[in-house]
This record gives sequence, structure tokens and C-alpha cells, in this order.
Amino acid sequence: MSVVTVQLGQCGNQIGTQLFSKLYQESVYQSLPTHCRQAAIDRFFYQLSRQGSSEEPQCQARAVLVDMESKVVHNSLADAARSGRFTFDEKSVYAEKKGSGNNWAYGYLRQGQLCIETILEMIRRQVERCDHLDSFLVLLSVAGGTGSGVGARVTEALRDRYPNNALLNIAVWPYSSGEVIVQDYNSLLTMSHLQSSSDGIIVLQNEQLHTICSKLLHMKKITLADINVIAAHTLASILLPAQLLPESSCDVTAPGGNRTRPTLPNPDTVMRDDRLLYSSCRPSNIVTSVCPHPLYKLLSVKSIPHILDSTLPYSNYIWSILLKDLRQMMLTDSPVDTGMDWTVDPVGTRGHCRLPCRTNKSLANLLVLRGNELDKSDPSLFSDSLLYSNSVPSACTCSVWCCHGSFSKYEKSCTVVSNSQSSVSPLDQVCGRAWNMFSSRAYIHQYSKFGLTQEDFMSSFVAIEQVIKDYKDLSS
Ligand SMILES: Nc1nc2c(ncn2[C@@H]2O[C@H](COP(=O)(O)OP(=O)(O)OP(=O)(O)O)[C@@H](O)[C@H]2O)c(=O)[nH]1
Ligand SMILES: [Mg+2]
Repeated sequence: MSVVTVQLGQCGNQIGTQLFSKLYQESVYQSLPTHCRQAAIDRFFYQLSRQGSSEEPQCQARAVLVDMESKVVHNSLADAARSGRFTFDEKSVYAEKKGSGNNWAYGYLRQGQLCIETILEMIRRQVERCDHLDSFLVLLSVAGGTGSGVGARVTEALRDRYPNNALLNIAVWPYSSGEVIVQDYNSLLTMSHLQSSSDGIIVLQNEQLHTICSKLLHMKKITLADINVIAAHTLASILLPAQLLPESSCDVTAPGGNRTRPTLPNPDTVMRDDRLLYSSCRPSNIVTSVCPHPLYKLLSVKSIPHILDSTLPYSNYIWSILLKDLRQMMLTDSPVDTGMDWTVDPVGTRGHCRLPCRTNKSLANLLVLRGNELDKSDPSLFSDSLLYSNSVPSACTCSVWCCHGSFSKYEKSCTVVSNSQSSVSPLDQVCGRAWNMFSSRAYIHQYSKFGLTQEDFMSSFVAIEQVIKDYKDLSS
């Protein structure tokens, strides 16, 4: 089962290139179980050949690269080739001479209109190379012009052309201080279009990735490349093959009720049939696990640990601490496991505090555990009903996937994909700032000259305000 990735604009291409590098590294060099390794390669790469006796597969990414200026995509082609690990297919590259000038309308209505058929044809060729297509991954930033505008157009076209395949967007959120003056308009317009055409939107906030670099990895001068390493790590942890824990669509337990402790498979007794083993944990299953309701598509991802190489040998981390920290990160919407507010505790087991309103309420969560001693982990911490909204009770679930073998340099690591209120605050801020600009008609002419009307803006505001309200209502 394979995934075709479309990477758009500077951000989409830079993160995409880093992601494929990470996926290759994890599939080929890390300690994935043998039966998982081939599944990982088939999922993301087209295998050209095996190289001599080294057994290192020659792989081409199942990707289409799109940008309206050629520099970034050509850098991506060169970086991949230089890595000696994988390549991009040069026939799957769409590049023009001039970018979309940070203008969603130019990207969506002008550039997108001109290039959509060519891009769809490139995607079709990639799809034909897959034995079985599982899903599409569309990588873009919401703040620029190409990723946001052309990306929204491509997402809609994919929805029409491939209605039966899952469509997952990775939407990179700008720093709130903002490098692009109209980033709030672009973000608003992108998110409103993705909301109606995507199956799930993983929001990666640059600010949060930056915090991981500064607080956990103690970096001083943080570049986009540093941030992309963290983004790729986080995404790979959920996209690489894993196996379903059969008991793990945990029924949410009553507050204080008995929590069932799921049994994790033992590495010595796991099934050897890779196809069966990994067929239920594909990227399309991220959507089925955490997007149980069509109105709720905003996903956040948090992962731990992130430890400096120099301190790794002295770090002794165990499942119980990792899971407890990850749960608190989720509840408090903290990107890091330091400096968290531990008084936020909806279960009330700490006696003095019951503050359900302050917690980040979830609709559904997917926990991915990678590493050793999986049988010693207890993911039931994530299945308490108080973590979940009362308003959509049937949808509230926690699924758990796992994979033996270390991920990255860590013997144990865990990631949670959360459909929760976590993305509401950045969306609310974008909507508020965009509305302030819109009320004073600031920069509107830049959009109307490409055919975007005031009514188009208004329907985006209405759509996003509804999304914000739906998520806020999860607390009621
Ligand atoms: N994480 C991350 N963010 C990036 C990267 N490159 C750009 N961004 C962010 O993306 C936003 C700008 O969007 P770009 O991707 O540069 O724009 P584009 O899609 O190429 O669109 P145009 O240049 O207008 O044609 C800003 O918020 C940047 O912070 C990157 O490599 N990594
Ligand atoms: Mg650009």
C-alpha cells in the first residue's frame, strides 16, 4: 500500500525533502523489524534496483514537486541526489519562473488554474506506479502563495479525481510575528478550502517546532532547516509502518473506572506476514482513527523524546514517564515536556484540582509507540473519558499503534496525533487578525485583481468561524 506525496511551494518542498530523507534513513538504516522495512520502502518509494552487495535499495520518492519558482525544487532534486539515498523523479517536477508573491488568490485562481492539469497528470503517473494506492499526502505552508493557493487547488482536484483515497494535508503554520504581511488572509483562505476538501489536516506550527529546538535541543541560532528536521521526525513517527494493537480502540473508561490494560505483542511471537501485520496502520487509517466526524479535521502532533546527542547516553527514560509526559503535553497543549502545568488534571487524581475547562478536549487520539519493551507500556492513560468531549460521545476513542525497534536514535519514543482543541487558538488568532485587516479593506485589492471577491472572503470567514465554534463546543 503506497502513498503519493505532493509537495508545494518553498516550505512544502523543503519539509518534503527532509521527510523523505528521514523515511529512507529509518527504513533502511534503522532497526525496523525486517518484515516492516520492505513495507516502509514500498509505502513511500519506488524501488529502482538493489545496489550490488550492499543491499542498499536505490529508491525514488513517490512524490510530485510543485513550485512557481524553480530554485527550491531544483535544490530539492540536488539535495536528494547528493544524499546518495534516494532521488526524486525529474519528470514529476512542475516549476515556473516566478512565485505566487505570497498571494493566495494569485496561486489559487491564476497559477493553479494554469497548472492543474499538468500536475494531475504527474500525480496520475505516480499513482500508476503504485501496486495499491493508499492515500495522498499534500505538504504546504498556509502563509505563502504557492503552497497555500496552488496547494488548495491541488487538494480540491485530488478530492474530485480520487474520491475513494484518503487525502491528508500537512499544513505548516507561520510564526505569529509573521514574515508575510498578508499571512492571515492566506492562512484563512487556505484553511477554509482544505476544510471542505481534505480528510485530515495536520497542523504543524513553526513556533512550536522552534520551541523544541530551543528548549530541548538548546540550539541558539535556529534555522528553517533545523525546524524541518523536527517536523520530519514527528511526521515519520506516525507515517512509518506500525501494527495495530487489537484491543487498542480503547473504550473510553468511566472516570475513575477500571482501565483495561491492553496486551502488547511480543516481538518473538508477532506474525511474520508483513502485509497483514501492517495493513491496518496506514496513513489512511490515521484519518479513520482520528477523524470520526466530517466537521472535525484539525489534527496536531506531539512527540517525545527530543534529546541532545551529548546527553542521550545519560538519559534513562521509561514508558510510564514518557506516556505521562506526553499526556500532559496533550492536555496543556505544550510542544515540550518541560515547564508544563501539572495542576491541569481533568481526572482529578491529584486530589486538589478538577479543571476540565482548562484542558485541551479531544475528539479522538492516536498514540504511536516505537521502541523496545513495548509490553511494559500502559497506554490506558489516554483512554480516560475526561480527556474527551462529552458532546460527541460515540466518536471518542483512543487507538494505539506500535512498532518494535528503535525510532531515530531513541530506544523508546511516542507520538500522539490528536483531534482536539489544540489548533483552535492559532486559527482563532488568524481569523481575528484577518478580520481586522478585512474591516479596513487592507490589501484587498491585491486579491480582487485576480478575481477573488469580497463574498469569497466572507464565505471563508464564515466557514472558519464555524470550525472554531465547533471545536470550542467540545468543552461544553
Ligand atoms: N517549517 C518551515 N517553514 C517554512 C519553510 N519555508 C518557508 N516556511 C514558512 O512558509 C511561509 C511562507 O511560505 P512559502 O512556502 O515560502 O511560500 P510559497 O508556497 O513558496 O509561496 P510563494 O513564495 O508566494 O510563491 C512562512 O510562514 C515561512 O515561515 C521551511 O522550509 N520550513
Ligand atoms: Mg516561494
